[in-house]
Amino acid sequence: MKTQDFVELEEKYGAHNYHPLDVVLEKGDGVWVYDVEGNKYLDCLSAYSAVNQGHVHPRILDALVEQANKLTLTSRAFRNSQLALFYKELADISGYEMSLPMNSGAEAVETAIKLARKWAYQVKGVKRHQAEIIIADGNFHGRTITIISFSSEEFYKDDFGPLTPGFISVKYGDADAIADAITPNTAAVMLEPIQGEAGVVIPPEGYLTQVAEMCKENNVLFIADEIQTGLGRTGRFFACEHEDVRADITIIGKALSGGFYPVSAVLADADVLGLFQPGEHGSTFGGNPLGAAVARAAIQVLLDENLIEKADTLGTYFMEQLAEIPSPHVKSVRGKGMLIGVELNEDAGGARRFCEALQEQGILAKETHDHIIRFAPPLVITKEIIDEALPKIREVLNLK
Ligand code: IF1
Repeated sequence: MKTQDFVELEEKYGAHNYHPLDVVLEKGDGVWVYDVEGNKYLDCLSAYSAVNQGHVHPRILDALVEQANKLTLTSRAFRNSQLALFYKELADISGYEMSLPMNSGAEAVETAIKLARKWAYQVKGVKRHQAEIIIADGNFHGRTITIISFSSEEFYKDDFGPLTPGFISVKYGDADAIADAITPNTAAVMLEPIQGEAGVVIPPEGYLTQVAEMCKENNVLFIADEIQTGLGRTGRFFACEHEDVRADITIIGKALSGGFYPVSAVLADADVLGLFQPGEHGSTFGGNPLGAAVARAAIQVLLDENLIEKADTLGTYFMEQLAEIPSPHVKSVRGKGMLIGVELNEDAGGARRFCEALQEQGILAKETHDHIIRFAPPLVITKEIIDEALPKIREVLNLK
C-alpha cells in the first residue's frame, strides 16, 4: 500500500479529530522515522516530547519484551514485582517521597486536581466543594471534560459543556495576577513551567519562584505540569529546576515510558499524597508491571546516556543556530533546552506550509497555534545531525 491508500482508509474509517501531515510512518530508530515508501525523516516533534530517548530505544524495548513475556497486568487488587521498584527509583531520581501511577497525562492531571481538592478540604479546611484552582491563560493540560473546562481555547470546549466549575484563569507569566486571584478557598495553582501548546511560551525569569513563594505564604499547593517539559526536555530533569523551584505536586507522563506505553504519575511528599485512602482513586492499568518495567528502563536511559545534559548543551546550540538564520518570515526563536519554538510573522502565511516544506526536506515538525513551528527532536540527537538539518531549515525559512 502507498501513502495515499493509508490516507484514504484513515479518512474513511477514522474520526477526524486530527489533521495530520500526509506522511505514513512505519519505522522509527533514534531521531529517524521512515514512511511506507522508504523516505527517511528527522523527527522534530518526538511525539510531543514522549520520545525523548529516541524511537524504539533498544534498552527500553528489551525491558518491554522481557516483562511482556512474564506478566503484563494484575490490577491493583494484587501487588506486582515491578511497581515497588518503580516507586523507589522514581522517588530517588525526583526527590519526592511518594508517587501515584496513572496512564495518560490527562489522567495524572485529573488525579492532581482531585488530590489538591482533597488537601483543601482535609488539611487547609476549605469548606466542602468550594475549592478553587488557579490556572493560566493559554494552558494545555489534556482533553477531559474537567481539563477543557479551564482551557482558554474556545475550540477545545465549545461543544462539550456543561463544564466543571472551580477554576480561575489568570494571565500566564504575571505573578501579581495570581496574587490577586488567591482567596481563602484556593487549593492550588497549577502551571506548565513552559507552555508547550501555547507556542513554547517561556515565563519571565523568576516567575516560578514568585509563584512558589506566594503559594507557600498563602497555604496553597503549587502544582507543576511537567508532562511535556519534564524528564530532560528543557535540559533539567524538571523544568522547574531552572529556577530551583520544587513544586508541591509534580505531574509527569509522555517520556516517562520513552514512547513505548502510556505511563504517567503524580509526585508529592507523604503529607499530600498520603491523603488518598484505599479505593478512593485508581485505574485498571495504573501501576501495571509492564508499564512500570518500561518506565524504569526509560528513566535509566535518560540518566545513563546523559540525555538531560545533552538537551541543555545541544538544545542551546540548536536554538542559537536557528536564531542566526536570516529569514523574512521569522519573528522570534525561543525555547529552553531541546524545546524550541520558531515564531513566524503574521504575514508569513501560517506555519503549516513551512511544516509541509520541511517534510519535503526530510524533517518532520508540527505547527502550533498557526504561526509557531516547534522543534523538539529526541534528546539523542547529535551536533552532526543538527548541522545537517540547519541548511534545509534555512531554505524552508526563506520560502517565498
Ligand atoms: C493532543 C497539545 C502538546 C501536555 C501537558 C498534559 C497533557 C499534555 C503539558 C495531556 C499533552 C499532547 C496531547 C496531544 C498533543 C499534545 C500537545 F498540542 F495538545 F498541547 F504536547 F503540546 N499536560 N499534550 O502537553 O497528556 O493525556 O495527552 O497523555 O491532545 O492533541 P495526554
